[in-house]
Amino acid sequence: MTDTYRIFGSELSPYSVKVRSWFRYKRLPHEWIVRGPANEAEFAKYAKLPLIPLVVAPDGTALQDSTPIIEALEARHPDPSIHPSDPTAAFASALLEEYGDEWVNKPMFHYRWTYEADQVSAATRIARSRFAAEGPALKKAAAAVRERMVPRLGFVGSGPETRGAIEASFARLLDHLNAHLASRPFLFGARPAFGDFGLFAQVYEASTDPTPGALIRFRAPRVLAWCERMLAPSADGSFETWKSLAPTLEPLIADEVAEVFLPWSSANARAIEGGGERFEVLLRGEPFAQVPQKYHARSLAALRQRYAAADPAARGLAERTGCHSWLAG
Ligand SMILES: N[C@@H](CCC(=O)N[C@@H](CS)C(=O)NCC(=O)O)C(=O)O
Repeated sequence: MTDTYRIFGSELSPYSVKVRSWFRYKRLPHEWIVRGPANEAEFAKYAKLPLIPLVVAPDGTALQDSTPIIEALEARHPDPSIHPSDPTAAFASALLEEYGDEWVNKPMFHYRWTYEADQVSAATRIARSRFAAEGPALKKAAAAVRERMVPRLGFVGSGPETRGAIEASFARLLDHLNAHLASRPFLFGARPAFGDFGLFAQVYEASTDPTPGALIRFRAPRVLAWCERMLAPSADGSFETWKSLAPTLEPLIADEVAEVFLPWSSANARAIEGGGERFEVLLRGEPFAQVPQKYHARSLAALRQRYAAADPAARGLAERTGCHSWLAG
């Protein structure tokens, strides 16, 4: 038996890139396998869900879903830790990890599949990596990918009526991050934390697409540098304490997590409970309507459990930023 983990993923999948960065940070032997027809039988043998990333451990056990993957493997390989020892910072890191996975995926997906240049760029890259096609075969495969992905915009709530809310949220995120990263290489100091992995992966994917890529380069160059650093991160010192992080991280949590992500996620969970087919919520005064999604409701429940079990210091942060009422359920 080798000691090498195998990651079935794709360069265009934020959750795959997130898990790969974690492996690189831990310096754990791993093989990156681009999912495609050549390895479909093997993928199907291990995967319970038709989703990437899929991690196959050296002992043959299979793991899916990037947050539980990282949590399970972090327990097995705790050094260097991705969890700040300051309890407030540790909770903020978990909150930003969720915000990245569950909300920032929306602007990423929205930009990628809304505008023509982005659709063509992403569909071509997916087709080339997945089917190793070139020339007319590449064009045909890319057209099929585009046709399959564009109708999925509705699942993330992207459409002409929500474009304003989604793009404004992404711009606010970039501005906050760009200010915060002026005085540190990673979100929580001189080494990457759980929150960096979740958040960077979505922003990194956006940076590879023409429209949001130009926006990031123009508006938030430090965010681009952070994304590049996060592709293969290494520690360059310690985590900071919450005192030095708070001035630029609390405004991000207040504006984006408390006023956008948590109200949306709570409305989604209520709609799932009530069995509605569509829900509408006002996010910073902008209407946002979507088909409810079960997965997000489950992950909000997990976040609320994490909050209930968190160090009391986390409560102060949640109260100051306006997250408390949403997290206390
Ligand atoms: N919550 C999952 C989400 C995984 C996911 O949505 N993966 C996408 C790619 S980013 C996927 O495999 N989609 C199926 C497809 O594109 O065929 C995680 O964190 O791993």
